[in-house]
Amino acid sequence: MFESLFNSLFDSPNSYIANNSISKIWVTGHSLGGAVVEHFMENNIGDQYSAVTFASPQATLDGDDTRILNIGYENDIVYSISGFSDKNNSTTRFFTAIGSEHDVDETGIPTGDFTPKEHSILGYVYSTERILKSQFYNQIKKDSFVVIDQTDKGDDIKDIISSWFGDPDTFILGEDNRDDELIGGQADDFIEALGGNDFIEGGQGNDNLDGGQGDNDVAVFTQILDNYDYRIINENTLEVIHARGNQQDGTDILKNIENINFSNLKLGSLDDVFSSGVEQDSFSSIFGAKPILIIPGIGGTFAADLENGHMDWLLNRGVAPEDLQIDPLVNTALPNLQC
Ligand SMILES: [Ca+2]
Ligand SMILES: [Ca+2]
Ligand SMILES: [Ca+2]
Repeated sequence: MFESLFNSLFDSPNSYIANNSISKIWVTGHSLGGAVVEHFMENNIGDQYSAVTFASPQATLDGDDTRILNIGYENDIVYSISGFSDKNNSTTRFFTAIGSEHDVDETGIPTGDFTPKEHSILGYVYSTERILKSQFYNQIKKDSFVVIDQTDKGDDIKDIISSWFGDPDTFILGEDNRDDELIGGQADDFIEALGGNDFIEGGQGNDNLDGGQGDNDVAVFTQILDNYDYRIINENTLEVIHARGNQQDGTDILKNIENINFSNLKLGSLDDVFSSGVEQDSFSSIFGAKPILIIPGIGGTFAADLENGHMDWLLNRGVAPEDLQIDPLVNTALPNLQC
């Protein structure tokens, strides 16, 4: 086997450990380096050794060695090539969504030229740091469904989630200082957008949505404003409850989000909610249409005035067009009556 070529390398840390009374050693590597790490561990039995590999082809196929943690994306062909990525010591549902805007990495090298971009070592460095700094870090486990967002297209993320059997709870970790479009699945998702003006759609389920930095983050809901209640949790956190209608959007927690798009209305600012002094109510109590005075029977037709950019229009209030009657007030209306 090729690893015999590494024997002298393998021996070096062992003699160093023996000569320096070191009680713990961590081994790590990426791709082929990860495979070598697995063989190193296979040849060095003992609790003083622990290993983390990234994008390893899982060379030893030994899922029972829990001194090792194999980290890789299911959509990294090298990591998933063994077909044994559901081993006990391997991540099983980590994904990355890399958009075309990342075809060139930060050093200017085309990411997909030599290896699939999902296999890039820089991508793994990014993902690891991204998970470590997530507010959800303590909740993310080895078998959690995680999508590392590196795309501007929400559909890239949505496609990954919907392609997985059972549509699981998903952690979606957006990019800092970029305007993300982050779309959750049917289950209870944890979506973290960080800096930039982000567009977040939790979808069905009870979702946690955090817009992070940025003054213009938007949460999207599927039905009209009248169907939702709110509850203020603190000065930047709001619970949005899909209380009426089909209720499919569930109860979501919105943090650091400035705007809400309902199907019939875009709330340009949530300041009015937070400053209302009412801790819990329907959105329509604050933003609903104000009552108007309906006066049946008044109608008017105005001719087009194309010179001034006005099309012709019909004004009628209180009656459907087919019920229109001759306005009894027509003879008494002021000629310049406008509504
Ligand atoms: Ca962002
Ligand atoms: Ca969801
Ligand atoms: Ca939801």
